Amino acid sequence: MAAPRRRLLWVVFTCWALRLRVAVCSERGEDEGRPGGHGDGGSCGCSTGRASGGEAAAQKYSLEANVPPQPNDGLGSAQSKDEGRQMASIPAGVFTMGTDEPAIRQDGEWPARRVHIHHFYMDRYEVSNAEYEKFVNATGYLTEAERFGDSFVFEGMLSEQVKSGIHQAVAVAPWWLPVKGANWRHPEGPDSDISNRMDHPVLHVSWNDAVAFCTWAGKRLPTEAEWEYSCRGGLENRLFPWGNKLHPGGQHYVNIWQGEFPRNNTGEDGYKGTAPVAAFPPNGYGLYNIVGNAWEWTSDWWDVHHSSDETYNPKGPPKGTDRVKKGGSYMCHKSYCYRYRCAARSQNTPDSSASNLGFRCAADTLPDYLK
Ligand SMILES: *[C@@H]1O[C@H](CO)[C@@H](O)[C@H](O)[C@H]1NC(C)=O
Ligand SMILES: *[C@@H]1O[C@H](CO)[C@@H](O)[C@H](O)[C@H]1NC(C)=O
Ligand SMILES: [Ca+2]
Ligand SMILES: [Ca+2]
Repeated sequence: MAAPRRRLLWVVFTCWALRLRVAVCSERGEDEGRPGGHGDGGSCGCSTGRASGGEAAAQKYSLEANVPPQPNDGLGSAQSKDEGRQMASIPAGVFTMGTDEPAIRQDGEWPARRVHIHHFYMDRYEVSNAEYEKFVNATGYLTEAERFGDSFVFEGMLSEQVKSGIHQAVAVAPWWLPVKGANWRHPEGPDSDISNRMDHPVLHVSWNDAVAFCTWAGKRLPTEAEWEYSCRGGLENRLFPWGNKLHPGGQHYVNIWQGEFPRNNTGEDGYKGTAPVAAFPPNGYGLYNIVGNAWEWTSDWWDVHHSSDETYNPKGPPKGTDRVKKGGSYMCHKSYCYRYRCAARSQNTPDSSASNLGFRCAADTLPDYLK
């Protein structure tokens, strides 16, 4: 198979390049949580090229073709909070998108620009394993990782047995490994399962897999502008959804990495891997884990050049090769992936999947079954 090898080489190269950067970053000793602080690094390993898959999936798994999900059916404790409301009403408004003090300049976090956003609805939670299973049960949908037969997993999460079966990538790829049989049901490979984390975010979902789910649920992916506006929760020019300090009052507000990346994951915030989608305090709009935990796909194509002109409901460039993802993940550490900020962004091809990639959906109007 030629395709997996190409993907692997890409990852090896990227990880190697990023490792050099990590060495530079960790010497800087930046202080935490100040606007305009400098970080660096990459997300590494998710941008993998794959033969283009199913834009047709959106049609096939559309609401018209399937029975929509029932409110709160089988979703457990996560959705029973907030009076059973799955989606938050996000008020129309204008906000400052991006920043003039980019922490990761090459990501196109800048310039700061005024952006008007219409009223819309945003999922309060990352889509959970239970919700994704409901979709799969109802439609028979197969994710791209399942169809391609592998996905990328962070090395520190793998059992010795799975690791010993991987002979590629050892020389230079430090932490992302292509694992046969890794997919949303088996996040760390065939000997892992999700039975004790049905309320955690679904992982290993490609952009196409996310679009298929949202379409089935009568929703859509948020644009990057909608995502960032709702991430800021009504605050202006703050780094994080709750303010500028990473640990206000010594409290953890986000599931990221504590300890030295990638060697020592201390799990001080309570989670070495993902957390339940309702863990940690919500932001001002009632959104949980909008940063950290799982990366979240948006509908926009990736581009790093932005006009500083005021815009209304921007939808990103008309075409590109990668899609924008936002918010960082449980693997993010400031020395390497300072992307758990609202202005931060990263990219992946639409058919990429990995053990830290998930999503949530948005909608212009509440689907009937949620009213
Ligand atoms: C999906 O179907 C399986 C097998 O019928 C069932 O055990 C499981 O509870 C279903 N999942 C959800 C979330 O409804
Ligand atoms: C990991 O980091 C913690 C906190 O800095 C330290 O106490 C611990 O000894 C480290 N563990 C390893 C295996 O390096
Ligand atoms: Ca953590
Ligand atoms: Ca998230």
